[in-house]
This record gives sequence, C-alpha cells and structure tokens, in this order.
Amino acid sequence: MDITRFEDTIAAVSTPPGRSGIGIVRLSGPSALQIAADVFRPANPRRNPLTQPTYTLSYGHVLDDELIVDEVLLTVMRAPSSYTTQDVVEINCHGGIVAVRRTLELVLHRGARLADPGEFTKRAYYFGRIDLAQAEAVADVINAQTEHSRRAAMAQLSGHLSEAVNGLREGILSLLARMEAAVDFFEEGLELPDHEQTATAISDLREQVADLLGTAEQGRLLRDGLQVAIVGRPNVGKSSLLNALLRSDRAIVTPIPGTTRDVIEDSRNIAGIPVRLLDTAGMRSTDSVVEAEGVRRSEQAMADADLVLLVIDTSEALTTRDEELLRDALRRTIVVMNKEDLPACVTAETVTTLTSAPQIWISARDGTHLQDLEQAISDTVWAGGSGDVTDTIVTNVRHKTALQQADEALTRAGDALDSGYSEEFIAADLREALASLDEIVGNFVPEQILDRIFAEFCIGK
Ligand SMILES: Nc1nc2c(ncn2[C@@H]2O[C@H](COP(=O)(O)OP(=O)(O)O)[C@@H](O)[C@H]2O)c(=O)[nH]1
Ligand SMILES: [Mg+2]
Repeated sequence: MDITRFEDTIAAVSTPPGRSGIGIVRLSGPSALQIAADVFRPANPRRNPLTQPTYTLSYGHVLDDELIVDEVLLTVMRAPSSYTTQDVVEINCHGGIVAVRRTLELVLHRGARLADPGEFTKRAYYFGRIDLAQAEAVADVINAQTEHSRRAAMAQLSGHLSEAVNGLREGILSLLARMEAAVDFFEEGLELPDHEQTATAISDLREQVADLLGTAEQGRLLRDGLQVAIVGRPNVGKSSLLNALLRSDRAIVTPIPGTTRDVIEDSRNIAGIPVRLLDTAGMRSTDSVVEAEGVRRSEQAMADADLVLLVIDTSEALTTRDEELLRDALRRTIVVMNKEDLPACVTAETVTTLTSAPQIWISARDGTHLQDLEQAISDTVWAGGSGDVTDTIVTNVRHKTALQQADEALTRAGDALDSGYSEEFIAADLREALASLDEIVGNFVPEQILDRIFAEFCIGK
C-alpha cells in the first residue's frame, strides 16, 4: 500500500453547502498547522496554531493579506490523536457560501490540496486507526435514516463486527498453523492433527459465519427499509389505512369502489425501520382498462413487497375474493381486520380457518389500535432476532457477500476433510475463507475496491 500519497495536506469544507450557523473548513496532513498559521490571526498573539495545545480552540480572524475574511474559532488536533492520525485543524467559519469558500481557497492557495470524497476517513484507515468495516460504518452513520440504522452503524463503528470477524480469522489461522506444521514435519513422525478435532473446529467456524449471515436480512431492512403493500378488495379501507399510518390525507378516500387506480407510495419510520407504504387499487375483475392496469400494478407491488397488509372489511361478510386473498396469503402477511367501529360480520375464527397469518383489529377511520398494527409490523422485522441493534448486524452487502464466500470455502474444507483429502487441500480452502474475511476488515483489499468504497463518501469526511 502506497502511503506516500498521504504525505500531502488536504483540505475540504466539511459542512453542507448553503446558509448555516457555522461552516467548517478541515485540514489534515503534515503542513496543516503551518497552513492554518499562514491564514489565521489569533486575537491573543501568543496563541498561534503552531504552538496551540492539542484539543483547544483559538479565537481570531482569517486574513487574506491584511483583509479580514471572517471571524472564526480554530481547533487544533495534533498527531497521532486525531481523526486521521495526522495533524488536523478545523476552522469554524460563519456558515454561508462565501466566507467558507473564501477560507477554503486561502488554504488551498497556501499549499493544501482539495480532499477527495472520504479522504479523511481513508487516511484514518490507511494509518490503521480504524479498519475498513469501521470506515464504512462512518458513511452508514452519516446516511442513517432511522434511530435503529444509526445504532447498528455505531455498533459497527465501535468495532463489534470487526471483533467477530477477527475472532473467526484467529480460529482459521490456528487451524492452518496446526495443519501446516503437520505437513512440514510429517516425515519426522509428528502426529497429524486429530480428524475429529479438525472437523469440530471447522463446523464451529461455519456456525459462527452462519450466525453473522443470519443477521443480514435485518441488516438489509435497516439499510433499505421495509416495503409494505396494502392490498385487499375495493372499499375495505386501504387508502384510509395508508392515511392513518402516515397521519396525513395522502390518498383519496371515498365510498366509491375503485377510487384508487394507481399505486400510491409514501414513507414513514415505524419502530426504527424506514417503511415504504404502497396503497394499491382494489383487487377485483373489471372491464375498465385503467382499473385493470391498476390491479396488475397492485399484484406486482404485492409480489415485490417485504410485507403485505391484507385489509378485510369486518362490517361485511367475507366475499369469495376476500377468501381467495386470505387463502393465497404469502409468508409475511398481516391480516388487517378493519372497521372495528362497526358491528362485525366476520369473526377472527373464520379468518383463522383460511390463513395462519396474524390478525390485527383496527379502525382506519378512527385510528384505533394502529399501535398494535405498528408493533406487528416491527415484529415481522425483528422476529428471530433480539431487536437489539447494538448487537452485530451485517448491514453491508459487501460484507454479506464476503461471509457467503467464507462459508462456501469452509464447507469445501469440511467436505475435503470428510473425503480424506490430504492436509494441503484442506489448508487451501481454509486460506480462501481467510481471504474472504480479510476483505471485510480491509487486509489486502485491492485499490480499486477501496476507491469505490470511499467514492461513496461525502467530501470533507
Ligand atoms: N366505519 C368505518 N369506515 C371506514 C373505515 N375505513 C375506511 N372506511 C370507509 O370505507 C370507504 C372506503 O375507504 P377507502 O379507504 O377509500 O377504501 P379502499 O378502496 O380500500 O382504498 C370510505 O367511505 C371510508 O370512509 C373504518 O375503519 N371504519
Ligand atoms: Mg383506495
């Protein structure tokens, strides 16, 4: 790895462009303090960036020659205890496009280079302060849309995933060491590692990989959100339910069946998960071309959804269409027994004979028992998991793929052992598993892959 290219000093604006209370220009590199000293005049002449103690602030002005550009607070964080492990300076300017940009131009003019996206974090990774999984978690914290995704990202940033992966690596390395010793010293009569012991060790490793992979589905939902389709025959209250869940009048509600023709979509956080709600046209046969297209789209939305809310109007007897929909209910369906404010013509038992999907009784019109429904929605995501997002959760597709490859290689190693292949073959598979795990924490990752990962970052992070 070529770290000489990190010996220059970079600068970037770390706050979003536009008007704001403050805007921050950040510098990192060997000349960060000198460049800061060149453009900054402290109010107290004894406090200049070159002598200012680490982790302290100075008040003063950014100057362009003798012209005052802005009144600022300047922070110094000296190597090695800084974000990048290099000398870092942050200049807190007044927010607003001109003052911040002018300050950036001045430091660039004094020899700093404009940072690439994510280059501060890339430096933290290259200089070994954090590993690759942690670096990726920085972007996840920034991009988190809900409290749960933020917590999962923070757990990863704190190193929980890295610890789990490093534990697996240790396990494989010690197995490999035993095998390689056996191969080397075979002729000298050293005993081969016990077959049973090796088999147990490999299956333990596989179990741990499977545990991590088991969290990937939750991880995907935390990252991308849950797609929820609201379906049912016309007039059961699908659009009313969408509005109730969104707490707005997003969809048109009328007593006329067939009002909703197209799929209407909006998002909300439910119990920490970003949920995309799709209200669909009622499922019925129709002669209208427009409505038929609506029904086709409803079916598509239902097929694509992570979760289906199948709405039943409990104030009317079940129709054959209702019965069909209930009987065909796929996995991950919640039956929404709507209009509980009206006298019931359907019983919970009747529905149970048609489907084993959970039932929630609500009134979309009055908003009663909506919380039960929201709880049921969040239960479908956390079922099988603890719901504790401070645990290790694999949210990143790249990590998931690497774990799958590690699992395949370990499976091959186990099979090779069972078929009585020699140690060398088993060791080759184990080394492959190790390489896949290395990709997660960032040992020996090709430059292009690193570039692709960091290109997703914001400038200034
Ligand atoms: N009494 C009562 N009426 C409801 C409830 N939910 C919906 N409705 C009424 O049922 C009719 C159809 O509602 P709508 O949401 O358009 O149904 P959709 O065709 O399934 O989208 C409207 O007149 C709503 O006011 C409910 O919980 N209780
Ligand atoms: Mg509707």
